[in-house]
Amino acid sequence: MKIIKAKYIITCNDEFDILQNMSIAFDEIIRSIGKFDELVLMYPDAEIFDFSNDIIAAAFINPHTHLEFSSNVSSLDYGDFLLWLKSVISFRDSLSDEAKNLVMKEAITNILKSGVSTIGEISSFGKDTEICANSKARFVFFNEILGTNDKAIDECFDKFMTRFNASLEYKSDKFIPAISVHSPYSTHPELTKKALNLAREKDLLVSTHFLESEHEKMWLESGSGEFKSWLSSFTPNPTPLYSPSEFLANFSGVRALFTHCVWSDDYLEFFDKNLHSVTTCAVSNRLLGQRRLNLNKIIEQNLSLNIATDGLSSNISLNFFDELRAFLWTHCEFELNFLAKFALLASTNWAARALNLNLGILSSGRIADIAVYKGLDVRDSAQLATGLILHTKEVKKLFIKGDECKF
Ligand code: MCF
Ligand code: FE
Repeated sequence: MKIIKAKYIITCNDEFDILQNMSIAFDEIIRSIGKFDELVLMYPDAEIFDFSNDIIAAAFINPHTHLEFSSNVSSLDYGDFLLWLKSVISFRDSLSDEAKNLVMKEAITNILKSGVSTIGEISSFGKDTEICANSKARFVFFNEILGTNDKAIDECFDKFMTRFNASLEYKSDKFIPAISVHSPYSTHPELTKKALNLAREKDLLVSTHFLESEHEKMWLESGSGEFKSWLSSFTPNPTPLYSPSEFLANFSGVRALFTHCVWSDDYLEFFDKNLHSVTTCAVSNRLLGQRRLNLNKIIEQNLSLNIATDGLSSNISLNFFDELRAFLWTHCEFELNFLAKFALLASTNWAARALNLNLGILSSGRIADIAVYKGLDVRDSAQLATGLILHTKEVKKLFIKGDECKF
């Protein structure tokens, strides 16, 4: 048993309660929250961690990364989604070859150091399987499926199954195999159906990229725009594989995360409020386009939001605090302290619910994923969320499932 003493405990519960000068007793699970002296009486042999000048909070969840692209610095073109996509298609293989284990390991360490315990990794090639499975972080490991060639459906699905089965070999409570259907412009409906049937059959989480650019929206809605001209260089008279709503209909009954949704205002009403959530990546959206998520619409539709860095393929940093700060700058029409609380809840409580994990809140019975941050001298605890996001770069300590994470 461990007891950790803190100046502030940001519980990340639905009410966003902040406790002052309290302690948490935990092993793999949070057993009790209360006054230090009372907890010591209950657990006299507990190891004590004295952070009585510091802040503790539920560790973050970064639900969307692409570690295999971690070697990118400036190989990819930014400014427009299609420009980026063309560059990714040219450099996808070489970037992933360069992302050696050491590079991915370093990327994971940087994510952990920024207070993240749980990572949703989109695995395009399966080169990241072992490194993620052996990492200290908890992984939801989304094996990616994509391909539009109707002559290669079976071959493509077989290759996906080989990667998926390889990930199953490592399955544990800290390595959760899952599925990523890449996007409606890149994944044949037959593949989507097969993958989502597998998800239903085996109760797997699913992630997808959805309406990230105006090009994608125009293409799916009317088969027009620059996507069409680009695809015409590969196939004569290309037509979209689905409309946006047809694509969404495939996800009924499946717990799924829809990443980006920058152009999805007209389709949010078709999301399942209980099973579907929106993942937003503010930096990635800025680098690949000129529009941000319509956060007002997400709130109006009562949809669950989570926040992710995306990969270094479309970000300059995997530090989660950098992403949180970008989120604050991006949605500047919201009052600052409201948005900071909103961001912390989205990155803990709501993300855990989206991934169906019993964590993301500091309360008894939850898995003990706890981040410790340097204290701040705020005069009013209503300023704490903002202060934490503004002034933090790294954790002082991180516990994942009760174990201290050594970097
Ligand atoms: O999220 C960003 C932007 N949107 C789509 N895909 C990716 C992102 N970062 C990396 N990707 C990968 C994706 O997983 O790029 C490839 C896929 O393997 C693009 S499709 C050839
Ligand atoms: Fe992505």
